[in-house]
Amino acid sequence: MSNGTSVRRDASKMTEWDPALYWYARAVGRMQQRPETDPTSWVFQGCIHGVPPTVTVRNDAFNQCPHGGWFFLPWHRGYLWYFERIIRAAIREIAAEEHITPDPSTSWALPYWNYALDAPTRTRPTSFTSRALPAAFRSPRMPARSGGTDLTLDNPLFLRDDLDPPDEEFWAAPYRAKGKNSAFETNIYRDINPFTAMSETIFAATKSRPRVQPTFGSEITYTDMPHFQPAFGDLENAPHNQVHGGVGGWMGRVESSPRDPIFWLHHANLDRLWSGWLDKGNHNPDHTSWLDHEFIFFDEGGQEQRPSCTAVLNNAGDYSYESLTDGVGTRPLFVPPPGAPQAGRRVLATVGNPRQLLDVREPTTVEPSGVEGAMRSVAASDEPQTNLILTVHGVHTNMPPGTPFHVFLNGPTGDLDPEGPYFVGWISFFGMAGAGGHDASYDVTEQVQRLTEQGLLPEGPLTVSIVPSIPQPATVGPKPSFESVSITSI
Ligand SMILES: [Cu+2]
Repeated sequence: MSNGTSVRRDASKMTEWDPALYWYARAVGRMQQRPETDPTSWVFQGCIHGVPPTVTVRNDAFNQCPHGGWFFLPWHRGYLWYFERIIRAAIREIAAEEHITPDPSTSWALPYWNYALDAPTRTRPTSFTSRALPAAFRSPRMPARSGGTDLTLDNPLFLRDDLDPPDEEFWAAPYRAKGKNSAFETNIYRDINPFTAMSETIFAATKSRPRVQPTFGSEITYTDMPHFQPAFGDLENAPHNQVHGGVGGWMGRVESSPRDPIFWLHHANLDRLWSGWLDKGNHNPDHTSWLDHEFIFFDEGGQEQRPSCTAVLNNAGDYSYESLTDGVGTRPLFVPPPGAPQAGRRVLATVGNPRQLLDVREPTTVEPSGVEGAMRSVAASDEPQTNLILTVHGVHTNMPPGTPFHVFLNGPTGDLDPEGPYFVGWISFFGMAGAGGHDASYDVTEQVQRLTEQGLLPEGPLTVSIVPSIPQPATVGPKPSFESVSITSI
């Protein structure tokens, strides 16, 4: 059944128990009561994305979510669309049982979490209202009736927030990182600012390693749907990965993220940003290997469906968004540099020790030596013949740290402000827990030129710093590490 008039609204603008959030909570509770073998159950739907080790049900449709490839956006669009139908049907079921008229399901649509709605300004640098989880996700109790003020029901949107547990207890129960249930930001603005992604003009580029070609929606993977590879498009880099990491706990892992009810509002926002990007005149791929690819989902009747990517694109005609222009980001003080072609690489410097421990609370700084000459020659030319690529090698973690990590290319000033001129980019740990180390690469050519022009990179040792976005309490949990940092000219 299409619902041509449904409007997905902005949860950041809603009152705590707006009917859209109230009925979402009730329907999530209903899904959670269903057996794991039921395709419309909370656990089964989550497993379509990824399967936690504690779940014993198996299905061919499980573990599908593609990250780091050009199916990231359409797959999640289809995933959300069927989920929205399952929620709507559950609302209809509850309303019928409780004799509620008119049927609230007919006007219900999945809300989106517009974390970038409140952009900081020079006079209001720390506004973070929209960056806190919407209040309905932070309250342990909820009203029994829509519009009610009693708090008599357990709230299915609530997860405890806690320190990361020891490894072996990670799967014991869903949680968010410590402090996320306070009315405080889950991320700093820089981490969730969609400006860079929204400024891109191509959806997907052909494979390149290191991936320095900037795109909106990651690289062309032909008919492959990689479950996970760290070749992120800009939207996946920020805000997608950063919000997963910023909420932390089960949201920080591919196997468990859909089990936090905020997951679906996060992805609704990414889907909205995609619609907004197209609305600006950008285009989706037109390759048949993209358009004809089939995904597997389940509808509200528990029936398996295999829509093509084209069919999923058309699903967007069934709903609209309250706004395609709110919270699309603001130009950072310094826009991260664009990509560069890859050819004849020359390693200028490598520093670091295998499995160097990166302290979650403190910045870690290394000093690559022997690169100053190359930097001066890049900086001295308008059209540099070489590009400088900074790579953090062998990034690894046992469990997701509840915060993104920033990389800085710094002079002697020690300035680690992510809004400042030395910010290079992010290290993402989403999907990385327990996996082999991956490399994070950044083209710093333009940045070196700009810093030099502005006199911000005086002579002296160069440092590369890796810094947690939000300081974390010491815990026994996450042990993020990297092996080395290199600077290469290509
Ligand atoms: Cu996600």
